[in-house]
Amino acid sequence: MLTPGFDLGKVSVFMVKDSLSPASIANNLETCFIGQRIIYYPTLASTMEVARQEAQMGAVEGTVILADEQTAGRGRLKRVWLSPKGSIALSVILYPDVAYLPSLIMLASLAVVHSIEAITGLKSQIKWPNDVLVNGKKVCGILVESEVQGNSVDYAIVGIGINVNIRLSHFPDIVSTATSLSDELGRDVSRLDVIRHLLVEMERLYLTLPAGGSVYEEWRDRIVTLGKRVQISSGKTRYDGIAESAARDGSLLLRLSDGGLIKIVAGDVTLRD
Ligand code: BT5
Repeated sequence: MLTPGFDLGKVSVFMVKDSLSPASIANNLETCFIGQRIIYYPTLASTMEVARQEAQMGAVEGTVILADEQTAGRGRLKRVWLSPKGSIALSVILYPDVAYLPSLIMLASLAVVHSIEAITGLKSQIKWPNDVLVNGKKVCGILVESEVQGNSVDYAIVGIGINVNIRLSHFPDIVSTATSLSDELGRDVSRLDVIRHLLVEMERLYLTLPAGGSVYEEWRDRIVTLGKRVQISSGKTRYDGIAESAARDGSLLLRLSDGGLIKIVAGDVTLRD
C-alpha cells in the first residue's frame, strides 16, 4: 500500500503506509477466525506473555497479539529476540488437537515463506527448526509454545518475528547472520500487507490439517538444510553428519559418519559446506 511521499527532483519517492492499527489489519480480512480479534500494543515486553495470559482466560481462537516493538522479545531457551520498530512481532492463540501440535511450526514457516514471496517477490527458505532465511540470512524466527494436559491441548501460541523495515547495520550483534526485507530490497515494505497475507495463509494451512493436507510435505521440501553436511548443537551435545530428512513430528533425521541415523528433536544447525 503506497502513499505519495515527497518529490526529489525527477524521482518521486513513495512512502510505505505502515500503520498497524487493528482496524486496518482486520478490514475485509479474508479469514474466519485468525486475526478477527487483534490486541495491539505500540510497545510491549513480549507478545508471548500477553498471549499466554489471554489464552489462560479463554481468548477466542485466532486472537492475535501484535506489538509495534518489543522490549523483551524472546527466542528459544530464553534467548533475546530483537524486535525494534519496523519489524513484525505477533503471537496467535490456537486450540488445536494434540495431533496437530508438530504441524504448527511447519504451517507458520510456510505461511511466512508464502507471504514474503507474495508481497516482496523475494525467495525464502526454511532452516530447520524455526528460521526463515532470505539469501542465507535469518529474516524471521518462530516460537511455538503450548500447554498440554495428557492428550488435551489447553492452548498453543505461535509467535512470529519478521525483520521487515529494519537496518541490520544498526544491530552489530546479529548483522552477520540476519537480514531484513528492506535491506534485501533496498526499499521499505508494507508491514500491513505482510501481516494480512500471513494471517490468511496461517488460517488456510491450519484448516487443511484435519483433512491431512500437504503441510508436512511442503515444509520438508522447503528445508534448505536437507542434504547438507551440518553440525547440530542439541543441549550440551554436538552432532556432525548429513541432514537427511525431517520427520512428520518435526524432528530432523541426521545421518552420522558411521552410517547410523539419529532423530534430533530440538537443536541449532550450522551448515558445514
Ligand atoms: C527464534 O528463536 O528465532 C524465535 C523468535 C521468535 C520471536 C517472536 S516475535 C513475537 C513473539 N514474541 C516473542 O517474544 N517472541 C516471539 P531462536 O531460534 O532461539 O533464535 C534466537 C537467536 O536469533 C538469538 O540468539 C540471536 O542470535 C538471533 N536474533 C535475535 N534477534 C534477531 C532478529 N531480529 N533477526 C535475526 N536474528 C535474531
